[in-house]
Amino acid sequence: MNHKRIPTSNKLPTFTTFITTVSYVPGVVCLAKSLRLFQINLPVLVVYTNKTVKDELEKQDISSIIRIHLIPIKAQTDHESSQTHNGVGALLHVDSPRRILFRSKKPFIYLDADLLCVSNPVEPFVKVVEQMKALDGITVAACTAFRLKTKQYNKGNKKGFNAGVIVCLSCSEEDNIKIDAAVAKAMEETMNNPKNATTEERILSEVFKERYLPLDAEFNLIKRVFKHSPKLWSKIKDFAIFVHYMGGKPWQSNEEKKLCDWDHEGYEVLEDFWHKVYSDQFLTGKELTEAFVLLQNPHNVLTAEGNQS
Ligand SMILES: [Mn+2]
Repeated sequence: MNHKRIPTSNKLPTFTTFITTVSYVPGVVCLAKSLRLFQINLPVLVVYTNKTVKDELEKQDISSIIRIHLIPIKAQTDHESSQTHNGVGALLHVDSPRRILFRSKKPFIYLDADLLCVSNPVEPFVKVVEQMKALDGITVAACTAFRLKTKQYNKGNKKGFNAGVIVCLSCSEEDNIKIDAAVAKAMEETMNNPKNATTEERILSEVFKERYLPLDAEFNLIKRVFKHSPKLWSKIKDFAIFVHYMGGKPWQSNEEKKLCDWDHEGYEVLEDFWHKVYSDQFLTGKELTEAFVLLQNPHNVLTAEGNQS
């Protein structure tokens, strides 16, 4: 079956994701499939001119919905390509280098490859863009971080954002200089002591601190909420737009998940859902959304039986 390429919306910046390693191919494929159910096509930026990644993506039956752009290594800054040895600074290297998008100075909607679209994102994003345009000096929007300690998303924009979903209308030269300087400083500190390793997420959060529009949690519903804050999950799930499979990925084996995620258990329901999308079990976005809303949360048992507060 051929899926026609439908323009997302004239009012919206391009949906973009990144892939840097072959291990994320299933993530990109499933994100693209979920977006396709809502008639959205996304271009994928393959960075580091990784031909293996490109070949793997092209093998998938998604060529009609994904546009693959290779970003040549030359586009990376010198200090990055020269400091990949010994895994030092790995966090900044393996991270999705979203800063390339900021440097392009073009508007974008960035989506992590471990997201799944669970309802139509167009209207909500159109509203966000309108809101941003009405606010003076706000060009970036993202969800605040979810804190396990408080079991809440942080309030306000004084603290960092989760970089899984970012709307950016433009990035000034001044901000790009700030990002580059912060990345260079972080790289140097990591070279001096690997314990100082940081993430691009923290760097971007710092650069745009108090200058970003905090998005509602439904734009970036973190999987941890499902297990650690089931009540909050039930409040958000009906409006959820993206679920973020941070940590262990649904396409990884249990052994792989164990290695990269201290909290890899208790997400089977969400992971099974991801696999349903991946294996094309939904024919329409409506079907997908309805099934998602009806998912049973096993962590909800205690609250269902008593405590109605
Ligand atoms: Mn992620």
